[in-house]
Amino acid sequence: MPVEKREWTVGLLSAVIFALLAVCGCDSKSDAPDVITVAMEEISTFDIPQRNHMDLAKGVWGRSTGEPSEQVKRYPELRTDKPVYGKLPVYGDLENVVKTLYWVVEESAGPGKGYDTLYVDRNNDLDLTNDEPLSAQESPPQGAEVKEEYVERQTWFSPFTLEFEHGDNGSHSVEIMPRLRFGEDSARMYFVPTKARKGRFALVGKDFDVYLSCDAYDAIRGRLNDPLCSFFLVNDDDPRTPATWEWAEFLCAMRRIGGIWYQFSATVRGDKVTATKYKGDFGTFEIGAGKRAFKNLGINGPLFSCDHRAVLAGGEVDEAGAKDMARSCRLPTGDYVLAIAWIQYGPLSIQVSQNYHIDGRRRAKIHPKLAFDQWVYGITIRKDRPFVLDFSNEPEVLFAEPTSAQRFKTGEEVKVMAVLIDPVLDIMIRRLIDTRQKVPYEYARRDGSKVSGEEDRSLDPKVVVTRLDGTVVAEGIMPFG
Ligand SMILES: [Ca+2]
Repeated sequence: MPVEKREWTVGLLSAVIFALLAVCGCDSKSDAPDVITVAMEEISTFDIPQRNHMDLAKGVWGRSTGEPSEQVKRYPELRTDKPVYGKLPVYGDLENVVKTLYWVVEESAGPGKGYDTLYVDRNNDLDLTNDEPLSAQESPPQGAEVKEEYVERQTWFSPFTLEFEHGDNGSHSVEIMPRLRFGEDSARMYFVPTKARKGRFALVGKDFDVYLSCDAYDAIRGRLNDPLCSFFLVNDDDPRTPATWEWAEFLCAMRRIGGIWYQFSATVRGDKVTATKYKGDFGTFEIGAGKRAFKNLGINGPLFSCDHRAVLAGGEVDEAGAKDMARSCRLPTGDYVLAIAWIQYGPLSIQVSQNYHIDGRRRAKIHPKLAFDQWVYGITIRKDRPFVLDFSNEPEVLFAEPTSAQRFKTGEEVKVMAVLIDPVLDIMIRRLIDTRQKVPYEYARRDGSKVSGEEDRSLDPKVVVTRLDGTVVAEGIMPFG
């Protein structure tokens, strides 16, 4: 072989290897590739092992509206004396409802004869008389029966299909099976997407089954690339998986696996899921004593970023969660709000969460996860300096009820609800416990038996309502959100 040709061949091989490296995105510092995409097969929700499906087989709660909705133009004539009315939002993207499926369930044979007919406004014209009614199934489909505490009986209705158009990305359909659940004197309707997607990842030497569904706690999501779609990672060898921290069950959660943070994304129809290694900057988040002489400090809880990522702060964070509290931890840089967390603050044990009240109006709560632009992302994690949460901001008492401008008639009963907040970080103190003091407790179980023991003393603040002359009108323990 002429020398020139051998050199050329070696050069070509090098180029090919270089190109392969570029495609794999291999990092010289780690064997783990930067980007891994897997195909997701469609499976029945009811075939997912109980441990793995989390709440997928329970479905999405179609919230009861109590009364007929004012938005609905026409309901069918009903024979029951106790119809159950409700609605189910369907999202087209992260924050926009594309349709609201109003529904009503009734007893077609008359009062007390059993709920057997469900009307759902599937064509979304606010008229429930022009949609084929759905009838109760005689027995639940294989695997559909969900064991839930306090549930006395359940009824499954025949499924219906929702179609979603995605422009250039084509379309897909979602089959939904309604489930009516009775317990504790109330009936609740759930809507179960009957199909989910399943795939398998090998990440940092571990195998994970992953599940993706358009079920999103309180809504159906029309696009499976929506950050709020349900998404779980299950490692069969680790019973701590799937993780259960707040937000861990959503596609938007970043997962720390083998010390590497991964972000997950899906295609609109959910046929592919990609894991991308986070290669951005990290900063330090820590709990500080401020001017207090506290030494035992730590946090365990998730944060949510303004660009819709959830991360977990805590000690020894891995794919299953945090094994412990941490005084400080390294997190991807960004602007965050604390979703919910327990903080050890010297002798105090404090639970904090995002503040979802604003002057008497319950605003975007963690659930439903809406209106992210209303949240205050006061925890700024930067590369060059640590962010220290040390409770040095002046706390405030916020009256969640009544509103500042609310007016009342003489003699009217007024509900007062106050919460303790840190207005700078927009978090509220939910629990405040002094671990140095023990107090006895006693409560009755549902069967009437008593349970008693000792527990740490709660430092719940008391709210006292007085007249201008100081006469006490009412007092009570702060509800703490
Ligand atoms: Ca209709």
